[in-house]
Amino acid sequence: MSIITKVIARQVFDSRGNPTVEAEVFSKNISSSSICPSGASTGSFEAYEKRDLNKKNYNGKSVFKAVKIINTIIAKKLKNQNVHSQETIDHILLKLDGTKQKTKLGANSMLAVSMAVKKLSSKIKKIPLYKNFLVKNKFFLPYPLMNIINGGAHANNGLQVQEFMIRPDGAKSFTQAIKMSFSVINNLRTILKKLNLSTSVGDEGGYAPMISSNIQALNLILKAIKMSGFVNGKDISICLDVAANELFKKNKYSIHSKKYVSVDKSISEYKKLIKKFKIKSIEDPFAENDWKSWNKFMIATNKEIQIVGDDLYVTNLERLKIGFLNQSSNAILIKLNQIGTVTETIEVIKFAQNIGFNTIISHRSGESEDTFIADLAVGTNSNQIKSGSLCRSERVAKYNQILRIEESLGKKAKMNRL
Ligand code: 2PG
Ligand code: MG
Repeated sequence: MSIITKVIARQVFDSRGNPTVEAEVFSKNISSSSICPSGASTGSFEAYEKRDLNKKNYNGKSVFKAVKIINTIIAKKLKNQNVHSQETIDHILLKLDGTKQKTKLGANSMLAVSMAVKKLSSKIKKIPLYKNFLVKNKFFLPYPLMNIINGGAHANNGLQVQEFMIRPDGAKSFTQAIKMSFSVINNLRTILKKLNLSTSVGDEGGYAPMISSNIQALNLILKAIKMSGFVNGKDISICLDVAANELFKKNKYSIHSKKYVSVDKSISEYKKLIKKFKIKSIEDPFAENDWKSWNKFMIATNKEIQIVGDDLYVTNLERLKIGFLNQSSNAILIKLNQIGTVTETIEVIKFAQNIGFNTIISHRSGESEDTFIADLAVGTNSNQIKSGSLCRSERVAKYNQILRIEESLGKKAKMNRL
């Protein structure tokens, strides 16, 4: 048995330059650390992110209170715990917090510790992190969902849809998946340059050209796919994250243009896009409390596409169960910091897979050099990972980690199903 001898925390910075929490957990002279990410388009049911809210300090964004919680309350409770007992440790954290949305300790302090414990456990066992999740001996690699045009809350270009992504469905290996995505991204840059559109990037590394229509963005991507010699909808698929919470007012949505229209009209517009651009996956097509419209959309699309709940489920088992009963979607986005511990995250993944949902492990728009989610995706048999474009090191770091895993698996490395 290896016991935790010390837990410390510090304030570090995320990819937007905002303060965030890093925790470091020790067992004698061995330690592992982990950094909590942070979202911009957050669901209101997400676990609470503790910030100091003192306007004079980092515009209220500092996390010194969360750091102090780790250095005092959490450190004291976790001392002498078995580092391999992830569930016990997470339950200690949950009990210590005792609130529904983790407002006492803050999910940012809890998660940084929870992930660091998992990493330390694999370090001490001398096994790679991805082998320290579920007990299994076969590993599959996830398909990347690369966000190549940024809009919504992740850019300032006026695009309604937050993320325009590509998924290299035709790839037979992760290396090939990256190569195919590379080609489309490079051709997209050439196209943007030719049109005198900006090639600067948004929070998730995708281009953020000053265009304001979804159709225009989709046409640019279509052109880039063709220019790369791929068939849209076969080799490469276009996928969207609408983040519709941000486009919802009085039962109407402004998804397809700045004008707010009814759910029925929004669905018929979606159907046109799906058909024209062979869209294969849509995340958060409707708002987080609008269960009815999700189900309407599921029926209207007749299982032909992947419908992903992100703000809808916030990686929360109770909400996932509601979605299952209401037939709201057929996939779930998994974000550790929406729920706050590794154990709860795994529970949600297992449940989702048992009910036949696709599980997509996701980054946040505010990320760090931490590559935990890459190992989580492989280790939990999740069939997709969403980690931004092939640009900005905090995004690419996750893809690079999966390349390393692929290399270490050697001939046994296989892509997951879609
Ligand atoms: C999303 C995420 C990640 P954020 O909506 O899926 O892409 O964005 O972290 O801002 O919530
Ligand atoms: Mg989302």
